[in-house]
Amino acid sequence: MKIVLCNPEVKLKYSHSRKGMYPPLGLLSLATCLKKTHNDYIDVSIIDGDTQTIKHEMFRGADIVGFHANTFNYENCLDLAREAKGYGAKIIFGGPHASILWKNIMAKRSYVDFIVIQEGEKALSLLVEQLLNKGKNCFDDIPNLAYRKSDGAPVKSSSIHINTPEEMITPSREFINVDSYIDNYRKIYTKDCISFERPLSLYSSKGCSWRDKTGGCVFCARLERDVRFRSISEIWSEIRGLKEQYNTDYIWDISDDNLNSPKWFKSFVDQRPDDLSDISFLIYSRVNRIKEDIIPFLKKLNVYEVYLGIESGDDEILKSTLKGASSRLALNAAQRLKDAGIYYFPSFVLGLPGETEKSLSNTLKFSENLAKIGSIFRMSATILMPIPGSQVYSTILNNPVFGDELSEKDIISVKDLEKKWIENYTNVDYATVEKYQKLINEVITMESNTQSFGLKVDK
Ligand code: B12
Ligand code: SF4
Repeated sequence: MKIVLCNPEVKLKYSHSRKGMYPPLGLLSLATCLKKTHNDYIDVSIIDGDTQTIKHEMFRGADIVGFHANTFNYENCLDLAREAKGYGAKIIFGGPHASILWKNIMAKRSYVDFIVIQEGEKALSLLVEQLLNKGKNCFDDIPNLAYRKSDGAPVKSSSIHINTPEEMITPSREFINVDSYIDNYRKIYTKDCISFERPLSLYSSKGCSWRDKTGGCVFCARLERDVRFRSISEIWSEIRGLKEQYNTDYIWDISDDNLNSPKWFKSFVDQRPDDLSDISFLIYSRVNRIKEDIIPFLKKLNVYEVYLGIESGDDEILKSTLKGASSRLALNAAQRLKDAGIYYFPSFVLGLPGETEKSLSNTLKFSENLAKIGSIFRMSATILMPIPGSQVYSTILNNPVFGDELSEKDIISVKDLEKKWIENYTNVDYATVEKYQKLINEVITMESNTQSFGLKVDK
């Protein structure tokens, strides 16, 4: 059985600063799992539209084509799925967009045969088993699966399986050309820029403890529930493999919050094998986790840069965002990282619930204060995107004027929702939000750092 897993590129005009720089870990994990469970019966490959041009002939001869669907590449997924269906393949969608909007997709797109909701390893493996077992298809017992009954009605299996730590396997990179990702990275970042040449990514955990505890920040569209950590020794073995096979010197741990559990993080650092002490890291953290006692561990791990989701410089707005942080905590975190010689990457979200011109101005001032602290070579402000899966999307769905129409859609114009959100749930207009976005993004520009960091900037 020939199985193709595909990540279609985003064709919409959205900035995508790391396009094609990091391999698709989800598809790699699915392919690795399929090979483990059905190796003798399948031939599985990955096509990544972020590093290669997808031509419909690539689907010729495939029995199954699986698409990774996010809200931004979804229309491209549909176009490619129609082509693949034309060659006779069974079509499976997975990923965040399909996980949330499975019902609408099944209702509108007859050529989508199955949708895998959330983590896909177990469901895909069981589905392939059923499809190999031609004629006796029985999908009722497969968790996380949406499919059609014999009368054509879409249904979803009653259980959602969440991978256990043992099931969070090391994704093999054998299915892709790793160098093509590294080359894309190096087209933007030179060696003088951040001293690293061969970055790769992995995930050490899934989920966010803040989201588990409170429902999370209102704009967050990340779906994993329950914080789970992979085995520390397995992660270090994965890193050794990446170093030996691909010569990696820099790891981006894509987990939602690398300091979900400071205790786990400290054990992870303490268990680092000596031969991997030259590997550096890029990690995510909430600002309240950057406490004095964690700094020596960040240093020991060679954490080069920390992504800090600051979101706003206005404390009232941070409250309405359910961020669980304050501007003081953010400043403390920035200062501690600076004192330790660690870079941080502050990101802001503008147009948060109840935003005013005053609160935007507070955020601008806050970003300027961070710039004075220093230890930053990039900063980003984005306008709140009501992406399916987020609390703000649910708020819009409940809107008496446009909620009903939206609730039936599978193609979502995020730009349109951004505007609707700003108009109805903040106290500023879109143009003002855009003005502040521009101002904040100009506080630290790639250009202003070209000399000191050697960034290659396309003018
Ligand atoms: C790393 C990352 C990236 C990296 C690498 C992306 C890549 N090619 O894998 C980069 C920086 C390139 C990137 C880019 C983008 N990203 Co991104 N990214 C992530 C992040 C942080 C982790 C994803 C990950 O690797 N997870 C670990 C792996 C193991 O799990 P997974 O990918 O979720 O896959 C599992 C399931 O989803 C499912 N599954 C996924 N695909 C499929 C397909 C099939 C057939 C099946 C059966 C199952 C299945 O099974 C997998 C295994 O369990 C997530 C946040 C998050 N926590 O999910 C955001 C996230 C996925 N990204 C997001 C977005 C919006 C984007 C961009 C559109 C941003 C932009 N402005 O352009 C682009 C899109 C790129 C593209 N071509 O699709 C959103 C998606 C939300 C949505 N509803 O669309 C997320 C959720 C973050 C957020 N803002 O909330 N991203
Ligand atoms: S935005 Fe970050 S901190 Fe907030 S709920 Fe999502 S993952 Fe957690």
